[in-house]
Amino acid sequence: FMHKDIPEGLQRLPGPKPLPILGNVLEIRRNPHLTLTAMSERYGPVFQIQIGMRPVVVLSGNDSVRQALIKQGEDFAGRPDLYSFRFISNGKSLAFSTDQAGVWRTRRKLALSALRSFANVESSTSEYSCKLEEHICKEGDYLVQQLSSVMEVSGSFDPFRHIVVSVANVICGMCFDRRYSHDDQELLSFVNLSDEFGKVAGNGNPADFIPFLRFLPSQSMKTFQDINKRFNVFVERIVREHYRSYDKNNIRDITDSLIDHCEERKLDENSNVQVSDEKVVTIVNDLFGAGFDTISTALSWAVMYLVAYPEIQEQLHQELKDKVGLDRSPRLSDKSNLPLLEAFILELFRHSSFLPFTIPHCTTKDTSLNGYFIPKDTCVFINQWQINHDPNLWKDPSSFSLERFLTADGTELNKMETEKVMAFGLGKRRCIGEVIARSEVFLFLAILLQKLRFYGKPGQPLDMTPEYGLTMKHKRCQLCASVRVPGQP
Ligand code: HEM
Ligand code: HJJ
Repeated sequence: FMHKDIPEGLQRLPGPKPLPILGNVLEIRRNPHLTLTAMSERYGPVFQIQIGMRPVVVLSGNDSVRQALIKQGEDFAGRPDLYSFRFISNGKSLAFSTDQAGVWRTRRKLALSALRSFANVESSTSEYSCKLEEHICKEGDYLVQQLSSVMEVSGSFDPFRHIVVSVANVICGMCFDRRYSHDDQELLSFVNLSDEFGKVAGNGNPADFIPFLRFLPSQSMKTFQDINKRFNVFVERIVREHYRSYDKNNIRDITDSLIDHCEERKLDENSNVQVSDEKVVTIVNDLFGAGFDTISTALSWAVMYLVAYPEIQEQLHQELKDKVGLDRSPRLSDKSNLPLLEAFILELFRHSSFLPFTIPHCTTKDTSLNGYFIPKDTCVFINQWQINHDPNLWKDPSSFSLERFLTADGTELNKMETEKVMAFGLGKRRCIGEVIARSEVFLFLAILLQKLRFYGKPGQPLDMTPEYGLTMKHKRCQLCASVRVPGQP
C-alpha cells in the first residue's frame, strides 16, 4: 500500500527517510509541534512522515492549510481511526469518531443548533442579555470569592484547579441545568485530570500508530481510559435523570433538547432515521468535554501571562476602569470597547498556541495538494502552532506583544492581523464552540482583571514551558492574588 502508483503529473510527497518499524517516531517525540515545525522549514508546507508503518501528512503554512481545509474541504474532512479515540465516549464522539460523512454532518448540525439555542436564549432575569452571560457572570463572581478565600487561608492557590470548576459550571449550566461545588470530588476526578486526557489524545501519540505498543504496560493509557470511564459514567447518570424527568413542554437545557429531538422524530412518519438516539444524546459528551477543557486551559494560561507581564496586567485593568468603571460588572456588550483586552486574548491564542494541532484529519478520497499525491484514508496533521509562529506572517513571532494587533494609536484592532491567528481550525471541521469560547474567555478575564491583581509567589520563578498534548497546559503551580480596592492604586 505504500508503493501505490503516483498518478500522471503528480509528485511523491517529500519528507524524512523512515526507519524500519519505527518510521520517524524518534525524530518527532516529546514536542511534535516544534519538531514538525522545524521539518516544515526543510521539506516545505506539505510533507510526509511515517509513524510506525503508517504515513502521516503534515500541513503547515497559511496557504496550504486554507487550500486543504477550505478549497478542498470535502477531501480532508474525515477523521482517522486511532486507537485512543476508541475510548472517548466509547468510540461514539462527534469530534473524534470515524462517523461517515452523512452521520457526522447530521450530528454536527444538531450540536450547533443546540449550542446556539441554549447560549443565546434570553435569561429569565432582564439583568443579563442571555443565559451564557448570566452563567459566566455568576461563576466569575464566585471564582473571585473562591480565589480570595483560598488566598486568605493558604497564602497562594493553584489557578487551574479553581478555574476549571468555574468553567465546567458554565457548560454544566447549559448542558445539564446544574452546577457543582468547588470541592465536588466526582467532578474534580476528571476535570482536574484533563492534562492526562490531552497527553494521550494529542497528535502523534506513538500507541495510536504502532500496534505492539498497546500491549506494553502504560500508566498514561490506563489513566486515560479511567478518566473516560468516569466522564462517561458522570454524563450517563445525568442523561438518565433527564430522560426520567423529561417534559416536552419544559425544555430545560441542551440534554433535554437532544432528547426532544429524538422523541419528535419518532412521531414524524416521514423521518428516515439514520442516527441512533444514542448518537444524538452523546453529543452532549463532546459539548461538555470541549467546553471545560479548552476554556479552562485558555484562562489558566491567561493568568500565567498576566503574572509574567505585570505592566500589561496594569494596562488591562486601567482600560476596564476607564471604559467600564469599577462600580458594575463587565458584560459581553463591553467587548468592542476593550481593544486592549481583545488584543491580549488574541496574543494569548497566538503565542501559547495551546491547541498546537487540530484534531487529526483523514482524506476521504485520493487527492492532491501543491502537486503532491495524497491517497484516500491518509492521516493528516494540521500544525496550528507553525502558522502562529511563522516568521513570514509575524514580526518577531516569539515575543508577546499586544501592539501587533492594534492600530498605530492603540485604540482599535487591526482586522488584517487578528484574522491570521489560527486557534479554532478552518473549514468543515472547524470548531463549533468558537463564539461561546471567545465570549467566555473575554468575560471571565474581564471579571478577574476588574477585581483581582495576580502575582507570583515571591522567590518562585514562573515556569511557562508548555507540556505537549491535544491542549497544552503549563505545569501546575502556586500563584497569588490580591483584591483590588477601588480608590487605591
Ligand atoms: C473542534 C479549538 C472551545 C466544541 C475544535 C478544533 C479546534 C478547536 C482546533 C478542531 C478543528 C479541526 O479538527 O480541524 C477550540 C478552542 C476553544 C474551543 C481553541 C477554546 C478556546 C470549544 C467549545 C466547544 C467546542 C467551548 C463546545 C461547547 C468543539 C467540537 C469540535 C471542536 C464539538 C469538533 C468538531 C468536528 O469534529 O466537527 N475546536 N475549541 N470547542 N470543538 Fe472547539
Ligand atoms: C473531551 C477532556 C473529555 C471529550 C469528548 C467526549 C470535542 C481540544 C480540541 C477540540 C475540542 C474537541 C472536543 C474535545 C472533547 C474531553 C476533554 C477530558 C471527555 C470527552 C482540539 O474533549 O478530560 O475529558 O468525551
